[in-house]
Amino acid sequence: MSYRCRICQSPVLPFMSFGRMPIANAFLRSKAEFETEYFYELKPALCPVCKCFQIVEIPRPEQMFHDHYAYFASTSAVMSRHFAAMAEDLKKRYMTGPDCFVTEIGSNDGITLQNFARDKTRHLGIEPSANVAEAARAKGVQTLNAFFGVETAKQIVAEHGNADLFIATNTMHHIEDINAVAAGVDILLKPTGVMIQEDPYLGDMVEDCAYDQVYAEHMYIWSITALNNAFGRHGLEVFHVEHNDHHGGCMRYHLGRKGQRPSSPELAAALAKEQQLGLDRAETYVRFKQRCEESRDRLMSLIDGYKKQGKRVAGYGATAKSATVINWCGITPGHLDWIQDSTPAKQNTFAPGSHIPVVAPEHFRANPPDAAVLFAWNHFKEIDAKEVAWRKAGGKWIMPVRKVEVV
Ligand code: DWN
Ligand code: SAH
Repeated sequence: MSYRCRICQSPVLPFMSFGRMPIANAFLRSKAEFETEYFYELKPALCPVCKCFQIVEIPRPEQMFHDHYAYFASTSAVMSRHFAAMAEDLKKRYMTGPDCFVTEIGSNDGITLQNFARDKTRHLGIEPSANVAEAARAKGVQTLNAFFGVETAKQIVAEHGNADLFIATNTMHHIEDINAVAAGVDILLKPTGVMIQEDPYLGDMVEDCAYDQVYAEHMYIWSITALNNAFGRHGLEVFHVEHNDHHGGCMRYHLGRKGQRPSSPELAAALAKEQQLGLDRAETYVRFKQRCEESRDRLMSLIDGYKKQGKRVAGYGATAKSATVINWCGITPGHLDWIQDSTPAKQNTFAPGSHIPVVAPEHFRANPPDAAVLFAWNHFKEIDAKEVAWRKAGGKWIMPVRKVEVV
Protein backbone atom coordinates (compact mmCIF):
# COMPACT_ATOMS: atom_id res chain seq x y z
CA MET A 1 0.00 0.00 0.00
CA SER A 2 1.36 3.48 -0.82
CA TYR A 3 1.13 6.42 1.55
CA ARG A 4 1.60 10.18 1.29
CA CYS A 5 2.96 12.58 3.91
CA ARG A 6 0.14 14.34 5.77
CA ILE A 7 2.11 17.61 5.65
CA CYS A 8 3.63 17.85 2.15
CA GLN A 9 1.96 14.94 0.28
CA SER A 10 5.35 13.37 -0.66
CA PRO A 11 5.36 9.54 -0.93
CA VAL A 12 6.33 7.98 2.43
CA LEU A 13 7.27 4.41 3.28
CA PRO A 14 6.85 2.96 6.82
CA PHE A 15 10.20 1.86 8.30
CA MET A 16 8.55 -0.71 10.60
CA SER A 17 5.23 -2.02 11.91
CA PHE A 18 4.20 -2.38 15.56
CA GLY A 19 1.50 -4.71 14.30
CA ARG A 20 -2.23 -4.86 15.05
CA MET A 21 -3.07 -2.13 17.53
CA PRO A 22 -6.23 -0.95 19.36
CA ILE A 23 -7.04 2.72 19.97
CA ALA A 24 -4.84 3.69 22.93
CA ASN A 25 -7.43 5.24 25.22
CA ALA A 26 -10.30 2.98 24.12
CA PHE A 27 -10.83 1.20 27.43
CA LEU A 28 -13.59 -1.42 27.22
CA ARG A 29 -16.44 -1.25 29.72
CA SER A 30 -17.64 -4.82 29.30
CA LYS A 31 -16.58 -8.12 27.73
CA ALA A 32 -19.41 -7.66 25.24
CA GLU A 33 -17.34 -4.91 23.62
CA PHE A 34 -14.42 -7.24 22.91
CA GLU A 35 -15.87 -8.61 19.68
CA THR A 36 -16.41 -5.17 18.09
CA GLU A 37 -13.10 -3.66 19.24
CA TYR A 38 -11.41 -1.49 16.58
CA PHE A 39 -7.88 -2.31 15.43
CA TYR A 40 -5.52 -0.75 12.90
CA GLU A 41 -1.89 -1.43 11.98
CA LEU A 42 0.58 0.93 13.69
CA LYS A 43 3.21 1.83 11.07
CA PRO A 44 5.57 4.81 11.58
CA ALA A 45 7.32 6.60 8.72
CA LEU A 46 9.66 9.56 8.23
CA CYS A 47 8.85 11.86 5.32
CA PRO A 48 12.06 12.17 3.25
CA VAL A 49 11.09 15.71 2.19
CA CYS A 50 9.62 17.60 5.17
CA LYS A 51 11.21 15.25 7.79
CA CYS A 52 7.94 14.77 9.66
CA PHE A 53 7.76 11.58 11.79
CA GLN A 54 4.22 10.27 11.42
CA ILE A 55 2.10 7.13 11.47
CA VAL A 56 0.53 6.24 8.14
CA GLU A 57 -2.81 4.75 9.26
CA ILE A 58 -5.00 6.31 11.98
CA PRO A 59 -8.53 5.96 13.29
CA ARG A 60 -11.00 8.76 12.61
CA PRO A 61 -10.73 11.67 15.14
CA GLU A 62 -14.26 10.94 16.39
CA GLN A 63 -13.14 7.44 17.36
CA MET A 64 -10.46 8.92 19.65
CA PHE A 65 -11.89 12.20 20.94
CA HIS A 66 -15.48 12.14 22.13
CA ASP A 67 -17.73 12.46 25.21
CA HIS A 68 -15.91 9.74 27.16
CA TYR A 69 -12.25 10.64 26.53
CA ALA A 70 -10.22 8.83 29.16
CA TYR A 71 -7.37 11.29 29.79
CA PHE A 72 -7.79 13.98 32.45
CA ALA A 73 -4.54 15.95 32.48
CA SER A 74 -5.01 17.14 36.06
CA THR A 75 -4.58 13.61 37.43
CA SER A 76 -0.93 14.57 37.71
CA ALA A 77 -0.07 17.14 40.39
CA VAL A 78 3.36 17.45 38.78
CA MET A 79 1.86 18.39 35.39
CA SER A 80 -0.56 20.82 37.08
CA ARG A 81 2.43 22.61 38.64
CA HIS A 82 4.34 22.46 35.35
CA PHE A 83 1.56 24.18 33.40
CA ALA A 84 0.96 26.72 36.17
CA ALA A 85 4.62 27.74 35.89
CA MET A 86 4.32 27.84 32.07
CA ALA A 87 1.29 30.13 32.30
CA GLU A 88 3.15 32.59 34.54
CA ASP A 89 6.17 32.57 32.23
CA LEU A 90 4.01 33.21 29.15
CA LYS A 91 2.17 36.07 30.85
CA LYS A 92 5.51 37.79 31.48
CA ARG A 93 6.89 37.07 28.01
CA TYR A 94 3.92 37.73 25.73
CA MET A 95 0.94 39.18 27.61
CA THR A 96 2.06 42.59 28.86
CA GLY A 97 -0.40 44.68 26.81
CA PRO A 98 -3.99 45.67 27.76
CA ASP A 99 -6.92 43.26 27.36
CA CYS A 100 -4.83 40.29 26.22
CA PHE A 101 -6.60 37.21 24.81
CA VAL A 102 -5.16 33.70 25.18
CA THR A 103 -6.46 30.61 23.33
CA GLU A 104 -5.57 26.96 23.80
CA ILE A 105 -6.35 23.83 21.79
CA GLY A 106 -6.44 20.52 23.61
CA SER A 107 -7.32 22.50 26.71
CA ASN A 108 -8.68 19.24 28.21
CA ASP A 109 -9.84 19.74 31.83
CA GLY A 110 -8.52 23.30 32.05
CA ILE A 111 -5.17 22.30 33.56
CA THR A 112 -3.46 25.32 31.93
CA LEU A 113 -6.19 27.89 31.23
CA GLN A 114 -7.35 27.83 34.86
CA ASN A 115 -4.22 29.87 35.56
CA PHE A 116 -5.50 32.59 33.22
CA ALA A 117 -9.15 32.34 34.28
CA ARG A 118 -8.06 32.88 37.88
CA ASP A 119 -6.70 36.38 37.15
CA LYS A 120 -9.61 37.23 34.84
CA THR A 121 -7.46 37.14 31.68
CA ARG A 122 -9.61 36.79 28.57
CA HIS A 123 -9.20 33.18 27.45
CA LEU A 124 -10.83 30.40 25.41
CA GLY A 125 -10.15 26.67 25.33
CA ILE A 126 -10.95 24.65 22.21
CA GLU A 127 -11.57 21.06 23.27
CA PRO A 128 -13.50 18.41 21.25
CA SER A 129 -13.82 15.82 24.05
CA ALA A 130 -17.03 16.86 25.77
CA ASN A 131 -16.41 15.21 29.15
CA VAL A 132 -13.07 16.89 29.79
CA ALA A 133 -14.40 20.18 28.37
CA GLU A 134 -17.14 20.01 31.01
CA ALA A 135 -14.53 19.47 33.73
CA ALA A 136 -12.79 22.64 32.51
CA ARG A 137 -16.00 24.67 32.59
CA ALA A 138 -16.56 23.49 36.17
CA LYS A 139 -13.26 25.26 36.98
CA GLY A 140 -14.48 28.49 35.36
CA VAL A 141 -12.52 27.96 32.15
CA GLN A 142 -14.30 29.24 29.02
CA THR A 143 -14.29 26.24 26.67
CA LEU A 144 -15.57 25.72 23.12
CA ASN A 145 -16.40 22.03 22.53
CA ALA A 146 -14.99 21.71 19.02
CA PHE A 147 -12.13 20.42 16.88
CA PHE A 148 -9.79 23.29 15.96
CA GLY A 149 -9.41 24.22 12.29
CA VAL A 150 -9.89 27.12 9.88
CA GLU A 151 -13.65 27.47 10.46
CA THR A 152 -13.28 27.38 14.25
CA ALA A 153 -10.51 30.01 13.99
CA LYS A 154 -12.76 32.30 11.93
CA GLN A 155 -15.62 31.81 14.40
CA ILE A 156 -13.38 32.72 17.35
CA VAL A 157 -12.04 35.88 15.62
CA ALA A 158 -15.58 36.97 14.78
CA GLU A 159 -16.73 36.54 18.40
CA HIS A 160 -13.61 37.41 20.42
CA GLY A 161 -11.10 39.13 18.12
CA ASN A 162 -7.52 38.05 17.40
CA ALA A 163 -5.38 36.35 20.05
CA ASP A 164 -2.06 37.33 21.62
CA LEU A 165 -1.27 33.72 22.47
CA PHE A 166 -2.16 30.30 21.04
CA ILE A 167 -1.16 27.38 23.25
CA ALA A 168 -1.05 23.68 22.28
CA THR A 169 0.52 21.29 24.80
CA ASN A 170 0.51 17.57 24.04
CA THR A 171 -2.02 18.26 21.30
CA MET A 172 -0.26 19.07 18.02
CA HIS A 173 0.60 15.42 17.54
CA HIS A 174 -3.10 14.53 17.88
CA ILE A 175 -4.38 16.46 14.88
CA GLU A 176 -4.20 14.93 11.42
CA ASP A 177 -4.72 18.09 9.35
CA ILE A 178 -1.79 20.19 10.57
CA ASN A 179 -2.06 22.42 7.51
CA ALA A 180 -5.57 23.40 8.69
CA VAL A 181 -4.24 24.08 12.21
CA ALA A 182 -1.40 26.25 10.87
CA ALA A 183 -3.83 28.14 8.62
CA GLY A 184 -6.13 28.52 11.63
CA VAL A 185 -3.29 29.88 13.76
CA ASP A 186 -2.43 32.40 11.02
CA ILE A 187 -6.08 33.58 11.06
CA LEU A 188 -6.41 33.62 14.85
CA LEU A 189 -3.19 35.28 16.00
CA LYS A 190 -2.61 39.03 16.13
CA PRO A 191 0.26 40.22 13.84
CA THR A 192 2.61 40.05 16.84
CA GLY A 193 0.91 36.98 18.34
CA VAL A 194 2.86 33.90 19.49
CA MET A 195 2.09 30.18 19.32
CA ILE A 196 3.42 27.93 22.07
CA GLN A 197 3.58 24.21 21.34
CA GLU A 198 4.91 21.60 23.77
CA ASP A 199 4.88 17.83 23.26
CA PRO A 200 7.08 14.73 23.40
CA TYR A 201 10.21 15.48 21.40
CA LEU A 202 11.40 13.23 18.57
CA GLY A 203 15.00 13.64 19.76
CA ASP A 204 14.22 12.11 23.16
CA MET A 205 12.12 9.32 21.69
CA VAL A 206 14.87 8.31 19.26
CA GLU A 207 17.73 8.76 21.75
CA ASP A 208 15.93 6.78 24.49
CA CYS A 209 13.99 4.36 22.25
CA ALA A 210 10.80 5.47 24.04
CA TYR A 211 8.72 3.86 21.30
CA ASP A 212 5.59 3.87 23.50
CA GLN A 213 5.02 7.52 22.51
CA VAL A 214 3.96 6.19 19.10
CA TYR A 215 0.21 5.46 19.08
CA ALA A 216 -2.94 6.50 17.24
CA GLU A 217 -3.47 9.78 19.13
CA HIS A 218 0.19 10.62 18.50
CA MET A 219 0.06 10.61 14.75
CA TYR A 220 3.14 12.86 14.71
CA ILE A 221 6.21 13.05 16.91
CA TRP A 222 7.64 16.53 16.23
CA SER A 223 11.15 17.86 15.72
CA ILE A 224 12.11 21.52 15.20
CA THR A 225 13.02 20.83 11.59
CA ALA A 226 9.68 19.19 10.80
CA LEU A 227 7.69 21.87 12.64
CA ASN A 228 9.43 24.66 10.75
CA ASN A 229 8.69 22.86 7.48
CA ALA A 230 5.01 22.43 8.41
CA PHE A 231 4.41 25.99 9.69
CA GLY A 232 6.76 27.75 7.28
CA ARG A 233 4.13 27.12 4.59
CA HIS A 234 1.82 29.42 6.60
CA GLY A 235 4.25 32.25 7.39
CA LEU A 236 5.20 31.03 10.86
CA GLU A 237 8.58 29.94 12.25
CA VAL A 238 10.14 28.66 15.47
CA PHE A 239 12.23 31.44 17.09
CA HIS A 240 12.92 29.85 20.49
CA VAL A 241 12.81 26.40 22.15
CA GLU A 242 12.95 25.08 25.72
CA HIS A 243 13.48 21.40 26.54
CA ASN A 244 12.08 19.69 29.66
CA ASP A 245 11.96 16.12 31.00
CA HIS A 246 8.19 15.76 31.35
CA HIS A 247 6.50 12.85 29.54
CA GLY A 248 9.94 11.37 28.94
CA GLY A 249 11.28 14.51 27.27
CA CYS A 250 9.32 17.37 25.72
CA MET A 251 10.21 20.37 23.60
CA ARG A 252 8.43 23.71 24.05
CA TYR A 253 8.43 25.58 20.71
CA HIS A 254 7.84 29.36 20.50
CA LEU A 255 6.55 30.29 17.03
CA GLY A 256 5.93 33.74 15.55
CA ARG A 257 5.41 35.29 12.18
CA LYS A 258 8.46 34.85 9.94
CA GLY A 259 11.24 37.37 10.50
CA GLN A 260 9.42 39.06 13.38
CA ARG A 261 11.56 37.87 16.29
CA PRO A 262 15.29 37.01 16.48
CA SER A 263 16.16 33.31 16.74
CA SER A 264 17.53 32.41 20.18
CA PRO A 265 20.86 30.70 20.91
CA GLU A 266 18.86 27.83 22.43
CA LEU A 267 17.23 27.26 19.03
CA ALA A 268 20.60 27.12 17.25
CA ALA A 269 21.95 24.62 19.79
CA ALA A 270 18.86 22.41 19.55
CA LEU A 271 18.97 22.40 15.74
CA ALA A 272 22.64 21.38 15.86
CA LYS A 273 21.71 18.49 18.16
CA GLU A 274 18.99 17.37 15.72
CA GLN A 275 21.64 17.09 13.03
CA GLN A 276 23.92 15.15 15.37
CA LEU A 277 21.07 12.73 16.24
CA GLY A 278 20.29 12.25 12.55
CA LEU A 279 16.56 12.83 13.09
CA ASP A 280 16.16 13.62 9.38
CA ARG A 281 17.98 10.52 8.12
CA ALA A 282 16.39 7.17 7.17
CA GLU A 283 19.23 5.11 8.66
CA THR A 284 18.41 6.46 12.13
CA TYR A 285 15.06 4.66 11.98
CA VAL A 286 16.49 1.40 10.68
CA ARG A 287 18.47 1.29 13.95
CA PHE A 288 15.40 2.50 15.90
CA LYS A 289 13.45 -0.54 14.68
CA GLN A 290 16.21 -2.89 15.88
CA ARG A 291 16.26 -1.19 19.29
CA CYS A 292 12.46 -1.51 19.61
CA GLU A 293 12.75 -5.26 19.00
CA GLU A 294 15.59 -5.58 21.56
CA SER A 295 13.52 -3.56 24.08
CA ARG A 296 10.48 -5.79 23.57
CA ASP A 297 12.49 -8.99 24.04
CA ARG A 298 14.16 -7.63 27.20
CA LEU A 299 10.84 -6.60 28.79
CA MET A 300 9.23 -9.98 28.10
CA SER A 301 12.23 -11.83 29.56
CA LEU A 302 11.94 -9.79 32.78
CA ILE A 303 8.19 -10.44 33.10
CA ASP A 304 8.55 -14.14 32.21
CA GLY A 305 11.32 -14.42 34.81
CA TYR A 306 8.96 -13.29 37.56
CA LYS A 307 6.13 -15.52 36.30
CA LYS A 308 8.38 -18.62 36.16
CA GLN A 309 9.15 -18.03 39.86
CA GLY A 310 5.42 -18.02 40.58
CA LYS A 311 5.60 -14.32 41.46
CA ARG A 312 2.67 -11.92 40.96
CA VAL A 313 3.12 -9.11 38.42
CA ALA A 314 0.72 -6.22 37.78
CA GLY A 315 0.71 -2.95 35.83
CA TYR A 316 0.81 0.59 37.23
CA GLY A 317 -0.72 3.46 35.23
CA ALA A 318 -3.10 2.51 32.40
CA THR A 319 -1.44 5.08 30.18
CA ALA A 320 -2.35 5.65 26.54
CA LYS A 321 1.24 4.77 25.64
CA SER A 322 0.93 1.41 27.46
CA ALA A 323 -1.34 0.24 24.61
CA THR A 324 1.69 0.25 22.30
CA VAL A 325 3.95 -1.57 24.79
CA ILE A 326 1.33 -4.16 25.74
CA ASN A 327 0.18 -4.97 22.20
CA TRP A 328 3.66 -4.77 20.58
CA CYS A 329 5.16 -7.06 23.25
CA GLY A 330 2.18 -9.42 23.44
CA ILE A 331 1.51 -8.84 27.16
CA THR A 332 -1.68 -10.65 28.26
CA PRO A 333 -3.75 -11.18 31.43
CA GLY A 334 -1.53 -14.25 31.83
CA HIS A 335 1.40 -11.89 32.41
CA LEU A 336 -0.29 -9.06 34.37
CA ASP A 337 -3.12 -9.79 36.80
CA TRP A 338 -4.42 -6.20 36.47
CA ILE A 339 -3.33 -2.58 35.88
CA GLN A 340 -4.07 0.03 38.55
CA ASP A 341 -4.97 3.59 37.59
CA SER A 342 -5.99 6.68 39.56
CA THR A 343 -8.37 7.92 36.82
CA PRO A 344 -11.97 6.98 37.76
CA ALA A 345 -12.98 6.89 34.05
CA LYS A 346 -10.43 4.09 33.46
CA GLN A 347 -11.22 1.96 36.53
CA ASN A 348 -13.34 -1.21 36.24
CA THR A 349 -12.64 -1.42 32.51
CA PHE A 350 -10.50 -3.65 30.33
CA ALA A 351 -7.27 -2.38 28.71
CA PRO A 352 -7.41 -1.96 24.92
CA GLY A 353 -6.33 -5.03 22.98
CA SER A 354 -5.04 -7.12 25.91
CA HIS A 355 -8.27 -6.88 27.97
CA ILE A 356 -6.20 -6.82 31.18
CA PRO A 357 -8.54 -5.54 33.93
CA VAL A 358 -7.97 -1.91 35.01
CA VAL A 359 -8.54 -1.41 38.74
CA ALA A 360 -8.48 1.41 41.31
CA PRO A 361 -5.43 2.17 43.48
CA GLU A 362 -7.25 0.56 46.44
CA HIS A 363 -6.94 -2.81 44.67
CA PHE A 364 -3.16 -2.30 44.50
CA ARG A 365 -3.07 -1.59 48.24
CA ALA A 366 -5.18 -4.67 49.08
CA ASN A 367 -3.33 -7.02 46.70
CA PRO A 368 0.28 -5.80 46.52
CA PRO A 369 2.10 -7.57 43.66
CA ASP A 370 5.74 -8.67 43.81
CA ALA A 371 6.49 -6.42 40.83
CA ALA A 372 4.63 -3.84 38.76
CA VAL A 373 5.33 -2.77 35.18
CA LEU A 374 5.45 1.04 35.48
CA PHE A 375 3.63 2.09 32.32
CA ALA A 376 3.44 5.65 33.77
CA TRP A 377 7.27 5.75 33.93
CA ASN A 378 7.23 9.44 33.03
CA HIS A 379 5.70 10.12 36.48
CA PHE A 380 8.26 7.95 38.31
CA LYS A 381 9.15 10.43 41.10
CA GLU A 382 5.52 11.30 41.85
CA ILE A 383 4.46 7.65 41.85
CA ASP A 384 7.48 6.16 43.67
CA ALA A 385 6.85 8.66 46.49
CA LYS A 386 3.25 7.42 46.74
CA GLU A 387 4.24 3.77 47.01
CA VAL A 388 6.95 4.01 49.70
CA ALA A 389 5.32 1.31 51.88
CA TRP A 390 5.10 -1.17 49.01
CA ARG A 391 8.68 -0.45 48.03
CA LYS A 392 9.90 -0.92 51.60
CA ALA A 393 8.08 -4.28 51.66
CA GLY A 394 10.11 -5.32 48.61
CA GLY A 395 7.94 -4.15 45.73
CA LYS A 396 9.87 -3.73 42.46
CA TRP A 397 9.22 -1.60 39.40
CA ILE A 398 9.74 -3.15 35.98
CA MET A 399 10.60 -0.22 33.68
CA PRO A 400 9.03 -1.04 30.26
CA VAL A 401 10.93 1.29 27.90
CA ARG A 402 14.12 3.32 27.65
CA LYS A 403 16.39 1.39 30.06
CA VAL A 404 14.31 -1.80 30.47
CA GLU A 405 15.22 -2.97 33.97
CA VAL A 406 13.98 -3.87 37.45
CA VAL A 407 14.43 -1.04 40.00
O1 DWN B 1 -0.54 13.14 24.82
C1 DWN B 1 -1.19 12.68 25.76
C2 DWN B 1 -0.63 12.71 27.15
C3 DWN B 1 -0.36 14.13 27.55
O2 DWN B 1 -1.53 12.18 28.07
C4 DWN B 1 -2.52 12.12 25.54
N1 DWN B 1 -2.54 11.54 24.20
C5 DWN B 1 -2.96 11.04 26.48
C6 DWN B 1 -2.13 10.96 27.70
O3 DWN B 1 -1.10 10.02 27.50
P1 DWN B 1 -0.74 9.01 28.71
O4 DWN B 1 -2.01 8.34 29.16
O5 DWN B 1 0.39 8.16 28.31
O6 DWN B 1 -0.31 10.09 29.81
P2 DWN B 1 0.22 9.94 31.28
O7 DWN B 1 0.13 11.30 31.92
O8 DWN B 1 1.55 9.28 31.28
O9 DWN B 1 -0.86 8.99 32.00
C7 DWN B 1 -0.63 8.66 33.35
C8 DWN B 1 -1.66 7.61 33.75
O10 DWN B 1 -1.24 7.07 35.00
C9 DWN B 1 -3.04 8.23 33.93
O11 DWN B 1 -4.03 7.33 33.46
C10 DWN B 1 -3.15 8.37 35.45
C11 DWN B 1 -2.25 7.28 35.98
N2 DWN B 1 -1.59 7.67 37.23
C12 DWN B 1 -1.78 6.86 38.34
O12 DWN B 1 -2.46 5.83 38.27
N3 DWN B 1 -1.17 7.23 39.51
C13 DWN B 1 -0.82 8.79 37.24
C14 DWN B 1 -0.21 9.18 38.43
C15 DWN B 1 0.65 10.41 38.47
C16 DWN B 1 -0.42 8.38 39.61
O13 DWN B 1 0.09 8.67 40.70
N1 SAH C 1 -3.21 19.93 27.01
C1 SAH C 1 -3.30 18.79 27.94
C2 SAH C 1 -4.10 17.62 27.37
C3 SAH C 1 -3.49 16.96 26.17
S1 SAH C 1 -4.37 15.48 25.68
C4 SAH C 1 -1.90 18.35 28.35
O1 SAH C 1 -0.93 18.97 27.89
O2 SAH C 1 -1.80 17.39 29.13
C5 SAH C 1 -4.80 15.93 24.01
C6 SAH C 1 -6.06 16.77 23.94
O3 SAH C 1 -6.23 17.26 22.61
C7 SAH C 1 -7.33 15.97 24.28
O4 SAH C 1 -8.06 16.62 25.30
C8 SAH C 1 -8.09 15.94 22.94
O5 SAH C 1 -9.49 15.91 23.11
C9 SAH C 1 -7.61 17.24 22.29
N2 SAH C 1 -7.76 17.31 20.82
C10 SAH C 1 -7.66 16.32 19.90
N3 SAH C 1 -7.87 16.80 18.66
C11 SAH C 1 -8.11 18.14 18.78
C12 SAH C 1 -8.40 19.20 17.85
N4 SAH C 1 -8.50 18.97 16.54
N5 SAH C 1 -8.59 20.45 18.34
C13 SAH C 1 -8.50 20.70 19.68
N6 SAH C 1 -8.20 19.75 20.61
C14 SAH C 1 -8.02 18.48 20.15
